[in-house]
Amino acid sequence: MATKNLSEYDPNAVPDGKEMKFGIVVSEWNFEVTGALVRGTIETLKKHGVQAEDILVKYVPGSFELTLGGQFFAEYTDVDAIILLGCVIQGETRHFDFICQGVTKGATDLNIKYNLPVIFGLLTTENQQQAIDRAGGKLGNKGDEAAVTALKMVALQNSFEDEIEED
Ligand code: DLZ
Repeated sequence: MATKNLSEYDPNAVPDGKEMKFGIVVSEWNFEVTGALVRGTIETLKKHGVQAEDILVKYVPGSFELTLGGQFFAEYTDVDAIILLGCVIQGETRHFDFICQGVTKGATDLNIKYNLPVIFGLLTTENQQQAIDRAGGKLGNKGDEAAVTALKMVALQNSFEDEIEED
């Protein structure tokens, strides 16, 4: 089965982010990978009109802490969406499963609790090479995908809010 290139998308289908504000939480664990994810995310947001001062970046020690980092953004800032970026690589223990489950549940809960787009930019791979391939390597950059998803979700939420205002 062909694997999707994470940086391929229709630029015409991406909303303008000029008036939007984003919070990005980055895990320091596997920073060779997550550093590339955040660079891709920021570059793509800017490419679609987001102002540099409207991109806030905070770091957490590991992917397990992404959920709370996201909650801090939701509680203490006025961002329109939160992007969680991390990389969990399968090891010899079940730690991988527990972290992946924790972040997946955590991100889902944040979306619902705050009625705010919280984007799941977590790479979950079997080895380091698979992660590098998806962090600016031959399969693109998951950060690009996360940025595009965030822009689309903010625009979607705005469209609902605009409709309510019109009533
Ligand atoms: C402990 C741990 C392990 C084994 N592996 C990863 C990983 O592959 N990716 C990642 O982001 N974090 C890992 N961590 C750290 C946990 O996410 C967390 O920071 C610690 O368990 C402390 O809560």
